[in-house]
Amino acid sequence: MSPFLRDGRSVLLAYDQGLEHGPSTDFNDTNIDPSFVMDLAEKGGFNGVIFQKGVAERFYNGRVPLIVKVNGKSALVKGDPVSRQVCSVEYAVSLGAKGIGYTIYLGSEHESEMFTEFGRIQEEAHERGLPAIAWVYPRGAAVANDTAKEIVAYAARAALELGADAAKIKYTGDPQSFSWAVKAGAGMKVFMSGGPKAPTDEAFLRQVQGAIDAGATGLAVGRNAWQNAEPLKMAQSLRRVIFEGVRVDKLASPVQA
Ligand code: FBP
Repeated sequence: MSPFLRDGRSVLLAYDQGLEHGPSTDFNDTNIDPSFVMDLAEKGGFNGVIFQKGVAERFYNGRVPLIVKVNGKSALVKGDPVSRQVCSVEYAVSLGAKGIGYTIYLGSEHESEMFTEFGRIQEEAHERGLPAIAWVYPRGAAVANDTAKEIVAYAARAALELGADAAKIKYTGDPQSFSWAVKAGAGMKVFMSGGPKAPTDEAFLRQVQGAIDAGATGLAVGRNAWQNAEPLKMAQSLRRVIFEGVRVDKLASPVQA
């Protein structure tokens, strides 16, 4: 994970929602343009940027370490989710990837397909010296509450057992319960997943602080960064909380949404 770490911590900028959610309410006239997000990744001091291959082909500028998400699905298909490979590890490397991202829907009736595919992709990534980062999102009819302590810890543990170098998991809501997920990862890097835009910047920054307090490596954030009216200010607040250990209470003036 070293290309994506600074002093053992990290803040990554995720921008694959165009495929995962569609160009709907997530986007506005500004952030629909991938150049805007590429620029934000650079100017905001993010430690990595996450694109699908099509956006990477056209918009990646080579100045921030790249993670290519090599599987994906749309929001249009219903039922238990499955996300299959859409980009080879070799092709991701040719685009400049320094890390490989893959989503596993733990608990879906299709989880075994994603386990198998991730297993192969992890080996291909490691053969090339790249980390394999698993987005592990418990989802499907069998999953009642995808942010419950035990289920988020299961996500972290599944990532560890499947050989991920890092897991991107949802926040449980408080540092105590999230620390169980970090423990379940047994030393594997754990990233909190940003989630939908929080009601205020302060509320979001408190979640990030809670994840860091719980032992997370950092954050992989999308909407709470590039939907913000002042994304560079949000990026700065994130850096202060994650790298400098500044408490949210002490941030000069947390920007309100
Ligand atoms: P956000 O910070 O915007 O939530 O992005 C993180 C992410 O994992 C993206 O990489 C992905 O597109 C999205 O969340 C998936 O969201 P969902 O939970 O709706 O599947």
